[in-house]
Amino acid sequence: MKYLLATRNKKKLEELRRILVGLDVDIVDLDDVPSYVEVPETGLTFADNALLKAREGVKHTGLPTIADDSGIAVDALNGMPGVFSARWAGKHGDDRANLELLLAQVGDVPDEHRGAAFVCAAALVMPDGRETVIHGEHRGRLVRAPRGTNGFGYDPIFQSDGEGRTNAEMTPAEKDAVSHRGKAFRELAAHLAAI
Ligand code: ITT
Ligand code: NA
Repeated sequence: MKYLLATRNKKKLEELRRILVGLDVDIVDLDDVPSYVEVPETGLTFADNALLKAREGVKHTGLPTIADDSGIAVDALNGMPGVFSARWAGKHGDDRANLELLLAQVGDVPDEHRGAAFVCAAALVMPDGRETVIHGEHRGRLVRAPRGTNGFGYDPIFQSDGEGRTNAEMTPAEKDAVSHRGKAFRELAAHLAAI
């Protein structure tokens, strides 16, 4: 079956394709849908935004549509940047500026207060109106300086609990095995296989 993945983030697309590999699904993204006009992500939760994106995809293409909304929630900042993660420093998708601002805001707080979680909401909207949202979470902490070049976004400053490397120092497969997106999309894959 053909699905639309309602994203313009190629790094995310790469991860999703990797995680959904093995399923009998043909995935196109928004670059294959010229008529698509991006919806403002006005939701207050990851689930709301994932549903906004997935519903818009169905509206424009009639295809069953999957969308991911995700971000990082930092304990010392009361859960921020959360749904604002992609544009925390002002410009959408400026990963370097976003992570540098976040590190500056967290400052020198001690290790035991540097906890953070990556959060993902994966939405599936079917043309007949059925909707599913699945959450995934990945707990860890913020390091003090960026390390590594794999992944994207805040990966260079995030370390899993009990792990000595940042996400950006792990291989793609190692990240998928523990990541918020890996967890949510493996569960979604099981759901897709059953419908
Ligand atoms: P689409 O809306 O087109 O899917 P986007 O990049 O705008 O792409 P989001 O609104 O969901 O996606 O924002 C996600 C942001 O959260 C992303 O830009 C990163 O800053 C951060 N993020 C999400 N998942 C991440 C991951 O696995 N590793 C590091 N940072 C991540
Ligand atoms: Na978002």
